[in-house]
Amino acid sequence: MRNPYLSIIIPAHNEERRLPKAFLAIDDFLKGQKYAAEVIVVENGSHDATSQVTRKFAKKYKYIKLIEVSTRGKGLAVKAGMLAAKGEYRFICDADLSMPIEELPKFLPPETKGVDVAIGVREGKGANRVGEPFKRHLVGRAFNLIIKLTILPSFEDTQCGFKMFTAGAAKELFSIQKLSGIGFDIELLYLARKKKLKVKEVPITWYFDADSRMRLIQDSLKALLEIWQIRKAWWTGGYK
Ligand SMILES: Nc1nc2c(ncn2[C@@H]2O[C@H](COP(=O)(O)OP(=O)(O)O)[C@@H](O)[C@H]2O)c(=O)[nH]1
Ligand SMILES: [Mg+2]
Repeated sequence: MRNPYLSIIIPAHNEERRLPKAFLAIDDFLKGQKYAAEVIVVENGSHDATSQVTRKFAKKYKYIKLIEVSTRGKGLAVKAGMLAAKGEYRFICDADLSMPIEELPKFLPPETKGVDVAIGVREGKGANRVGEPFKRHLVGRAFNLIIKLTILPSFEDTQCGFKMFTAGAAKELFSIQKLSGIGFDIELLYLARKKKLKVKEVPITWYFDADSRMRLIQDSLKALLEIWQIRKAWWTGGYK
């Protein structure tokens, strides 16, 4: 079989409830596209029927695949999915589809011709955040400011769960990416900059979903530690 044009990689932890809706929305979307695609669900550490639900859908929708990783962590899951993917373009996609999948073409040529990495951003001109509580937005902005001051001065939103990589960029970045926690987004963008890859920010419409696998304060603090680990690894040749 020929390689697909697009791989959609969904990291999934306890997603038995949100995945079925996501599969149906993605199938609707793909029916309208001319290219071949695959959907790779990467599950780890779930206590619910995430894997069973995925297997059930994969029987009907042959382009759906399941990878199970033993250790927990979104970073680990995305890495495994990106390296197993066969697509020319490889898209990280949260199971909640908080960005409607209809926005995906913004991440593909011709919109992103010559771009290696295209990242969804929920800030700035053209972006829309719907329904996000003020307090949560404030924590997010404070976190972004810290990221800007400590490691990535030029990105308005590193944490959005919707990002596209060309096959080449995916191989180059994910083969050396290490972090398992939410700092993996920062790590990828840091490495992309160091490798002089072309990164484009894509403003999206994003719908807040209160159902979250993230522990806002705890995970943000952990990410700060991870920023230090990224810098140290780069200085000491850990990404060779
Ligand atoms: N495989 C895997 N996926 C995870 C893990 N933690 C979060 N995710 C997935 O990452 C995506 C974003 O999580 P979500 O709870 O929506 O986070 P939020 O939007 O940042 O509040 C979802 O698809 C989750 O299932 C994990 O440890 N392993
Ligand atoms: Mg979410």
